[in-house]
Amino acid sequence: MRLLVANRGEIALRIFRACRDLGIETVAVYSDADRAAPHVTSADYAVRLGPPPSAESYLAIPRIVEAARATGAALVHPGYGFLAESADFARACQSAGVTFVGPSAASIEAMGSKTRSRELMQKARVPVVPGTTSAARGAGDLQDFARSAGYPILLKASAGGGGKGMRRVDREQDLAAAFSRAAAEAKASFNDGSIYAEKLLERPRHVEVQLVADRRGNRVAVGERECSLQRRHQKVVEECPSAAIGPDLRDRLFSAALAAADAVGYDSCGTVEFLVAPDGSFYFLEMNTRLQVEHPVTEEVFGVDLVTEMIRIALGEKLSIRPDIAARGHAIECRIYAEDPARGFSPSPGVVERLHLPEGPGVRNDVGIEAGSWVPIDYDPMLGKLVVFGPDRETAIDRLARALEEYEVTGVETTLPLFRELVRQPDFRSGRFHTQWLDDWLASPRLVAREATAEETFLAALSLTEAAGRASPRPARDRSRWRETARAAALRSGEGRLRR
Ligand code: MV4
Repeated sequence: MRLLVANRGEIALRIFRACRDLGIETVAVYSDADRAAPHVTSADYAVRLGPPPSAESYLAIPRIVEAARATGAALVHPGYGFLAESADFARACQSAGVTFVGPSAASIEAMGSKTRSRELMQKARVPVVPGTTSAARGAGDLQDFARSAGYPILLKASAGGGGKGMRRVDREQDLAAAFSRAAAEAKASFNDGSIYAEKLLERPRHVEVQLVADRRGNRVAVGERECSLQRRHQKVVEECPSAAIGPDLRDRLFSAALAAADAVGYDSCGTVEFLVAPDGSFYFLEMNTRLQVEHPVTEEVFGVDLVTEMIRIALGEKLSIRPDIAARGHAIECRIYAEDPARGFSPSPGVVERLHLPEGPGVRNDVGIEAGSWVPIDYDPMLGKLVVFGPDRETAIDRLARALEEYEVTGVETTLPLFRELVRQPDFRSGRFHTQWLDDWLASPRLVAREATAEETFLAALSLTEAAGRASPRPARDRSRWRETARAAALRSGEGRLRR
């Protein structure tokens, strides 16, 4: 049997590993920008889709379906992003007689519209944020709701997600202007300017529930994930379990998530996202009908393989996860992006010169690159994920700090320095954060040690080796000790500077 992954990077490699565990041959697809990429060289078969632009490669449904036909792939897995939530793609696979590894096209469609999913959830008695359920024709349609709910309210795009077309409105006199801006942004982003409104929840947390459902009516909630640390609506750090959720709230979240899945007749792996208010009330945000980037933290805590589950479900098999599955320990994921934190997180394409991955107890690396890899500008700049696991959250954080010091990527800038700072923040270590926390912290003036220069790192190495009485600097693996020494020296010399 063969499975084609309609994706690239770390998630393609991740799905290939599940295939190998199941004895399924792998088919990669690639654009010219990825022709030497690890996901291409490691697959049993590889098919060129076209030039780098996504529209001519990873989003080109006819080319991907043709690749499946040409290689005799019986299954197609979309990964996340690209076509993972495209009902058209799911239908195109079905029409070509290829099994789409994911939910039905109908489920994908039902969850695609935010207003329609809210209506479905209200019928299923799943808590939704107080708001309007149909798209507003103009600001006037929202005035009555805003007056009854009270300001602030949040305008959202019916067809959207990820914060695009979202506008906070604090006063009635701002409503008309905010509405036209939100509608214009929604139209530009989703080709659908429909806008609805919700009561704004102040400083909520973003907590999501992992669901796994087979086609025989078995559905299991496999824990929750804390995803509040987001930069401009992009998740940056995820954890399992959430440090803010107690057993009672957890049970209520799981029941609501399972009710949401029942409401749409959901199968495969899906995630129900909730906003959890400081008072412990929670509200349905959206349902993602795909495997999530952050699925590894659930896998580490529950000892499951969510990708093999998806494939087995697609083959009509029964769930192998028991409803009473128990969590053990704590896992944290950092998304490593080829972006430059010192330059407003602008993308940093280029060739990866050196890649040294951390290892040791509780460390997992899901990366889509190797030394020599070309990081193109054409796609999402995520290089991979660092996932750490420990018996408790404190141990996981300590292991994360150790792994981040070991991690080396040169040739492109990355977000690693951000995580090395973040892991030392008291609010992070205490778990006291919410969806706005990271944006606020990044915008605050912070006294941080600039990353040590190569010269400072070398001088620190010399001082360490002389102190240790050794003639020559120790091998590169101690670079992290050099960097830590250099950072401490920079702070001592008062060279820590305010980063704006
Ligand atoms: C909200 C909210 C507060 N109140 N809705 C929707 C899209 C998703 N990416 C974020 N969403 C939110 N919806 C109500 N009624 C808070 C968020 C939210 C958020 C909002 C602004 C900035 C960052 C955020 C990160 C996560 C959640």
